[in-house]
Amino acid sequence: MNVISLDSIFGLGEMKSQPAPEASGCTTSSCGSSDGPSDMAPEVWEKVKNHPCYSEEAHHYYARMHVAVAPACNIQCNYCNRKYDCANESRPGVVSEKLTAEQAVRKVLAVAAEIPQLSVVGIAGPGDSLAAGAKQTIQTFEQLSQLAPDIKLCLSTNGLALPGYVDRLKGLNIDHVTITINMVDPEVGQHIYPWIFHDHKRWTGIEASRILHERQMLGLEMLRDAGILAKINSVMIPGINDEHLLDVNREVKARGAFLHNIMPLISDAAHGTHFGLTGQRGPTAKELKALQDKCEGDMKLMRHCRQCRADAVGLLGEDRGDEFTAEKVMQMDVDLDGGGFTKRETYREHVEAERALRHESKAAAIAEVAHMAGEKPILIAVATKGGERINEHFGHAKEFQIYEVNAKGAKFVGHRRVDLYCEGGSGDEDGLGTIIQAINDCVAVFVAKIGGCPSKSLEEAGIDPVDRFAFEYIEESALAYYADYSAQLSSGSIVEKIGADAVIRQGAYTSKRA
Ligand code: CLF
Ligand code: SF4
Repeated sequence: MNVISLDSIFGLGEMKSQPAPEASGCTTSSCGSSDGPSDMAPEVWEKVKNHPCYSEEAHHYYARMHVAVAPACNIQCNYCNRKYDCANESRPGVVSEKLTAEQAVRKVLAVAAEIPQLSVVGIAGPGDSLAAGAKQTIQTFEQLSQLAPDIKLCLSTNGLALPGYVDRLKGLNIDHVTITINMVDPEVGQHIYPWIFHDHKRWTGIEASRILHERQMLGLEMLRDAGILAKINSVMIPGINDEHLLDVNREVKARGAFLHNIMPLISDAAHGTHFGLTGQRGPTAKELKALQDKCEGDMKLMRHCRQCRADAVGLLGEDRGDEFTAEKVMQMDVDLDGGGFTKRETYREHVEAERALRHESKAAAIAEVAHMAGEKPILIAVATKGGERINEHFGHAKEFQIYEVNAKGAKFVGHRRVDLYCEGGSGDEDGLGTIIQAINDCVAVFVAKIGGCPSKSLEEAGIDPVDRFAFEYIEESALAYYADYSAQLSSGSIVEKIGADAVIRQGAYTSKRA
C-alpha cells in the first residue's frame, strides 16, 4: 500500500515522492505551511491538521478508530436500528462487539502499536456516547489521555446530554466534538424523532423535538465558549429535512460550529429502521452535492465522511477492525505504556514533509490551467488507497473518490462506494453495471491499472478510463487531464458529457470480515 510507503519510512525501501516543482507561494485554501491555511488561526490548524475527519487533506494520510463502549441511547431516530448487526456492513450504529472501558483501552494501545497512521480515537456509539451517565466513555478517555497522550480524543453525540458534560470534556483535553443536528424546527423534528428520554421521563411528539433542539443549541454554544471545535453531522432525508438543512447550516454557523457534514440517509427495509420499512429514500448524488454546494459559504463543509461503523479501525473508507477483535487483542502482547509512539512520530514527520511538497506542486499545477477560467468544471472518479495518489486497480477499488476540477483547482467533493469488480481474479460483469451507475456523472475514471473489458464498457457509457497517471498525485493529474480535455472540447474532437446523475450506494459492504 502506498499511502506514503510505511516500508520506506521504516527502512525497507525508498519513499516515493514527486520532486517539488518550482513554485512561488501557495494559492490553495488548504495551504499547509506550518502555520496552516490563511483562513484558519494557527492554533485551530494545529488541532485539525492530523484529524482525518476535520481535515480533508489529513484523511488521505491519517487513520481513526472507534471504540464501541456506549451501547445505550437516550433518543430514537427514525433511521436507526442498533439491533441489526452485520459484520460486513459499514454504517453508523453497526458494531460487531461492545467493549468495556478496560477492553477499549487495551484495543487502542494494540492498534496504536500496529498502525502508525492512527491519530484519533473516537467514541461514536453504537448508542450515544453521553447517554446512561457516560461512565464508560469518560473512563476510556481518562485512561487514554494518560497512556497515549499523542492521540487525539473525539466524541460524537446527539447532543441531548451534552450540556451536562462540556466541562468534563474540556478537563479531559478533548478538542473535537460532533453533534448530529437534523433540524432546528421541532415541526420538522417530529418526523425524525419519535421519542427522547430526558429528565427521568420519556417525551414524544413535538415536545420531544423542542427539548432536543434546545439542548443541542445550548451544547453547541457551550462548546464554542469552551474552545472545543464542534462538527455538525446532518442526515439528508429527502422530503423531510432536505431544504430545511439550509436553516440548520445557518443556525449552527451562527453558534460557532467549525464544520458541517451533510450525509445521505442510509435506508433499507432489511435494516428494520422506520425509514427503511416505510420506503423513505435517500438522496441521489446530484441532490446531495447541490445541497452541499448551497451550504458551502464561509463555513467549511465536510464531504469525505464514510458514515463509519461504531467500531471502525483504519483510514476512512477502509476497515481493519477484524484484525483487532477483543479475542485477538487479548492474545496480543500489548505495551500498556502507549507503545508505538516513536513509529507514530516518525510517520507524522514524513507526512509533514510530504504535505509541504504537495502544496508547492499543487500550486504549480493550478498556475498551468489558470488561463482556462470560465470553462465548466468536470467530475473525475479516482481509485486510490490513500496518500493522495492514483494507486488502486480498477478491479480492487471498494470506493471511488470524486474530484471536481476546473481552472481554480481539483477539489474532493465526495466518494462512491462500489462492489469489487474483481473477485478471485476475474471480473464481475453484473458488478460493473453498479460501478458505472455510481460514477455515471464523471467524465473520466483514474486508475492504477484496468483491463480491456471494463475499459470498453466504461467508454460505451461515456466515461474515459485513464491509467496514464498511475501512481501519480491525484490533483496534479486531474488538472493535467482537465487541460487536455478542455483543449479537445475547444477543437471539437470530443463532445461534452452532460446530464447524468449517479447512485449513492446504501449500506455498501466495505470489508470482508471473518
Ligand atoms: Fe470518529 Fe466522528 Fe470523531 Fe471522526 S468519524 S467520532 S469525528 S473520529 Fe468521521 Fe466517520 Fe464521518 Fe464520523 S468519517 S462517521 S465524521
Ligand atoms: Fe441511533 Fe444515534 Fe439516533 Fe441514538 S442518536 S437512535 S444511536 S442514530
